[in-house]
Amino acid sequence: MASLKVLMMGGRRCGKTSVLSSLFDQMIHTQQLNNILTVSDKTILETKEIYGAKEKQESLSNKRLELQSFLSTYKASDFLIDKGPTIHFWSYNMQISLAGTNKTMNIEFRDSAGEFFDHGGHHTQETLDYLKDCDVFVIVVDSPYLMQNDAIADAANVADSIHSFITSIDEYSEDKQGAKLVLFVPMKCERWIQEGKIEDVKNRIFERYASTISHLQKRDNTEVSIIPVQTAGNIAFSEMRTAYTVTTATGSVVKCSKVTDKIVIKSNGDMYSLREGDILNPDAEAVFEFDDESLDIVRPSAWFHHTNPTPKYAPKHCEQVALHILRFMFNKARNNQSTSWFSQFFNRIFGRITLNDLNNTIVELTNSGLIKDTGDGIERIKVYR
Ligand SMILES: Nc1nc2c(ncn2[C@@H]2O[C@H](COP(=O)(O)OP(=O)(O)OP(=O)(O)O)[C@@H](O)[C@H]2O)c(=O)[nH]1
Ligand SMILES: [Mg+2]
Repeated sequence: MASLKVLMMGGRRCGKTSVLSSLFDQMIHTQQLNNILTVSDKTILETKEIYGAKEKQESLSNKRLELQSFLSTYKASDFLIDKGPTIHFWSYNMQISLAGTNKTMNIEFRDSAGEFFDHGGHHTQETLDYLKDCDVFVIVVDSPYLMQNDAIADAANVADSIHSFITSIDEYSEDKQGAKLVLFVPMKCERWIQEGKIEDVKNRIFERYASTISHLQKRDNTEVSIIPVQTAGNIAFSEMRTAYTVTTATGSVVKCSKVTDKIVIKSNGDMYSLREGDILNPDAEAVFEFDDESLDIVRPSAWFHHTNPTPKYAPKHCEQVALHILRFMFNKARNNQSTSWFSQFFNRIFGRITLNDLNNTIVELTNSGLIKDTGDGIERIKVYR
């Protein structure tokens, strides 16, 4: 069966794969949802040859364990999180069945590596090929960087590249002018939610993506929303600090930041007094690179803290991304019943699920308050009905 295709977009290390892992987790395990939908991860992990080396796709449960490992023991100090980059485009497949029936559909989430959106908007052919049969575009935004000055906010979140990409949809899409859904998903929002300042994050999205949003406002058949999410829960952003590495006499290299000239805080939060022979260097990896090297920007590192003495993995609102996609696809199908798009795609994507089934599902999700359009910074900027 074919699937509904969603492109995950965003800068390097901004959290695309983690958002997906928490999205799957919440769709699978949210009890209230289970009365209406049964969701499972049907991804077949692939191996691809990249630059002569075999790369294996990471499972989403592995990605979740990575994040959970930062929640297993309480730290009183700040710490750094940076692990496991994505190397390629990989697909993650979500199977959704209507509870109590064997009617199923699939959503394919295409997860890119942040590198694919580098180069100031000169997209690789490969990225454009992935775009052409997608109806949904999820722009994952790293909120701690979004809330820094404009240069850093845009560099971390490749805002220019995303803009040029979104404005190319009608050039490259197979369903030109067809209905599209664009979701802005600021993540790592714990701090702003807890401080009651999530509106600041939303306003900053309106500011830094003004041209992109304005383009989408003018496009027919388009839905645009902001859905701030918490992928970890209980880990909140503390502050940005200049990134250093310390190389000890034994040769180990650890990311850190300076507390005083003699003391650093290591990435795991431990304080460390510099010894004779230790070398403290600016972190060479901490740079936003541009094609023109003279434009490179030094990237501060984002430090986090536990918000709870017994921290636990508690993602929030990630499932909204999938639910908004489901509702959008229902509207698209209903509005296109007499078009070739419908005859080509509806049965292939939705299998034995009928428009009536989909309608009942969306009504049930809406009536039970499971699809959220307001609260915690969620806003439907432009509605497609
Ligand atoms: N503090 C914090 N860190 C997170 C959160 N979610 C993910 N991370 C960490 O942020 C880093 C980047 O996350 P990824 O999901 O790998 O980001 P990505 O956008 O897929 O990265 P690439 O695919 O390499 O471009 C990882 O070390 C994650 O563990 C979160 O909610 N809070
Ligand atoms: Mg990734």
